[in-house]
Amino acid sequence: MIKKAAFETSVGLGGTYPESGVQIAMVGKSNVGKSSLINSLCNNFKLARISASPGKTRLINFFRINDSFHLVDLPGYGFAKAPKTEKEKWGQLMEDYLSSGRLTHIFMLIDIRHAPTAEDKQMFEWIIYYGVPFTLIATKSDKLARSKRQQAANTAAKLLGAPPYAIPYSSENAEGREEVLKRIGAILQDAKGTNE
Ligand SMILES: Nc1nc2c(ncn2[C@@H]2O[C@H](COP(=O)(O)OP(=O)(O)O)[C@@H](O)[C@H]2O)c(=O)[nH]1
Ligand SMILES: [Mg+2]
Repeated sequence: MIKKAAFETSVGLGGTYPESGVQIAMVGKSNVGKSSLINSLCNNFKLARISASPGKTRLINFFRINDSFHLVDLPGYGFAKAPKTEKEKWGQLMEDYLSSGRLTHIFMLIDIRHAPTAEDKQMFEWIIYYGVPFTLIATKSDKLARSKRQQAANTAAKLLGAPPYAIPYSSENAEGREEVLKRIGAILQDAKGTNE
């Protein structure tokens, strides 16, 4: 259970990541619902800034949870209008953090209503390449009829090239919240086992 959540720090290219503890990061395209997921999990709707205009977050934002682990809001991708230099900086920052060895687990977010984009597929290949354990979360499930949600989530996962399962999630009505909190519990338990 998440009892306490606080903003910790923002880190840009060349910055220093928090050193200790389990770090669980949200990745996905801009506007998919990364910040909303963090807020919804923490039951604090002012915690991570939610932006209606895509591509605003350029930094890695760390949140300290229960004084013990970190939720990490990674900058999104897929904003077509961004200049090339901006995209290169994003890539360098992502690559640096993915290869840092600090990352314990990735929650990769995909929109439950859409097939994954080429950039989503590339992101997923990176995750595999760096060997970071992951969980797929299909966001905005409230936008689909209940009877279609699990199937749509699984199809999106399959199209990504992953095992065909994703957790349907809604930051609007908290569908999927218990399942994601359980995942986090298991990740923390695993990390204990490996003496992290
Ligand atoms: N209906 C619905 N809207 C959502 C959900 N999650 C996020 N949004 C909306 O999608 C937009 C982008 O969300 P945000 O969390 O800022 O996405 P980010 O760019 O990935 O951090 C905002 O307008 C949110 O209110 C959801 O589960 N359901
Ligand atoms: Mg955001």
